[in-house]
Amino acid sequence: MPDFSKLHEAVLTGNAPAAVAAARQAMDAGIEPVELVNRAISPAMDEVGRLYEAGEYFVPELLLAARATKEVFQLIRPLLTQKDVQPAARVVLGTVQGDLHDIGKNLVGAMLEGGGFEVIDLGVNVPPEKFVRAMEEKQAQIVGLSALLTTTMPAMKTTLDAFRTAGIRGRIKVMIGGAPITQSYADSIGADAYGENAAAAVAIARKLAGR
Ligand code: B1M
Repeated sequence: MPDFSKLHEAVLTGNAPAAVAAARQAMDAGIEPVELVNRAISPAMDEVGRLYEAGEYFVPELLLAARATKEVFQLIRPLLTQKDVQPAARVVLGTVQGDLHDIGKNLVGAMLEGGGFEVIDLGVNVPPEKFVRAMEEKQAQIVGLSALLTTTMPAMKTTLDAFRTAGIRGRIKVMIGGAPITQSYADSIGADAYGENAAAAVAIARKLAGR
């Protein structure tokens, strides 16, 4: 039974060097990078969120945990991406305007890359017109919108409206996700799909891409 506890603990305590060392050690022992995301990083970040909400963690702890996650991603990202394989589809991904949360979005991006998608990550606080431009320039088939704040959820609808105005809504598929998002919200704004978590996002993107 592979041991994910060292990496889990290192992310939870925001110890980036220990997290990178634990990830390296696990991969040397033959553990797949995607397993590290599913079994250690994702659960650790969920726990970080829970501790913050419980008042046991504060902003500095959050940022340290996020940095540990980012550094591990730098190590495993090239290994998650399948080389010499035709991408399943091209996905433009971003956190909507007004929203700076990117931990979940980065997990989704890493998992999509691991699932064989080409991911163009626009980052955080992305205005609707930037999404439109990227979809046009990159000729992407799928766009993924992330939001973590109830106050930025409406920016998802604004972004969908911008796709309609630009005349590209018909040729693209829109997937949305983030802690406050629900299937009924996705339905209400006319998104094509709602992804509850990073693993679900990959399965949904495959469906949207017709695979
Ligand atoms: Co903020 N924050 N935050 N925060 N923060 C929340 C979201 C909050 C719920 C905390 C709380 O008060 N209980 C609350 C929102 C309340 C609300 O809207 N109802 C909140 C608030 C209020 C704020 C500020 C306004 C605080 C302030 O300044 N007063 C501020 C806003 C800044 C802004 O965005 N404009 C703020 C700032 C921050 C930090 C910068 C400190 C930091 C973000 C660091 C970063 O992202 N680089 C932060 C964090 C870390 C959180 C919590 C604690 C954790 C979020 C997280 O990373 N979770 C969060 C509380 C919580 O969620 N427990 C909170 C782990 C991550 C793996 O999960 O992002 O849900 P998540 O992603 C999941 C799924 O949602 C899904 O898959 C992911 C992996 O399974 N998913 C998708 C996400 N995107 C998807 C897209 C898809 C599909 C699935 O398809 C495209």
